Amino acid sequence: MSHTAYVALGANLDDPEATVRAAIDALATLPQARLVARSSLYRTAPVGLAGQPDFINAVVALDCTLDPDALLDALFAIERRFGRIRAEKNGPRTLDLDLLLYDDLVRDTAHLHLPHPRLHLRAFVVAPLAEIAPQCRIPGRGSVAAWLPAVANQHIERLP
Ligand code: PH2
Ligand code: MG
Ligand code: MG
Repeated sequence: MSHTAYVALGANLDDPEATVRAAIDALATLPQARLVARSSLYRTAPVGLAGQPDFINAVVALDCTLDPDALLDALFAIERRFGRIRAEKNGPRTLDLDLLLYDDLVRDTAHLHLPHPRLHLRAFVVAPLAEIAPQCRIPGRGSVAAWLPAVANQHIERLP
């Protein structure tokens, strides 16, 4: 049985653009997952903690047969491969992979909250997600595209 998962990528240390591109390649070669869509890369102002470099963000869609916990483990493994150290909340990171949506699953466990609780409030997620899946529904919150106006004041720039 195949499931659709949306994963957000973010990086703002070292060479974040190269990191995000390489991480998308890593996601594309995950066993039991197929990359079915990828957004552009976006340069985005940091949210939550000022005084750190701008981020590079993107979103991908995966068709996968992994269950949500196995997929999350696979994302953590890729983060570790890129040298991710879990330090300060909202602070700078070499690579952050967040599971945004898994089908229309609603789940709140210690390590996994679906849908991602803040995804609809962040332009760096809403814009790339709307680029690849505007009609996609966020359980309890309507379509992704409907949230674009709410985040229009946040500074992001789509890279060519
Ligand atoms: N990630 C955060 C906190 N703030 N800001 C931007 N622009 N992009 C991010 O990916 C990001 C952030 C925590 O994961
Ligand atoms: Mg994050
Ligand atoms: Mg994360």
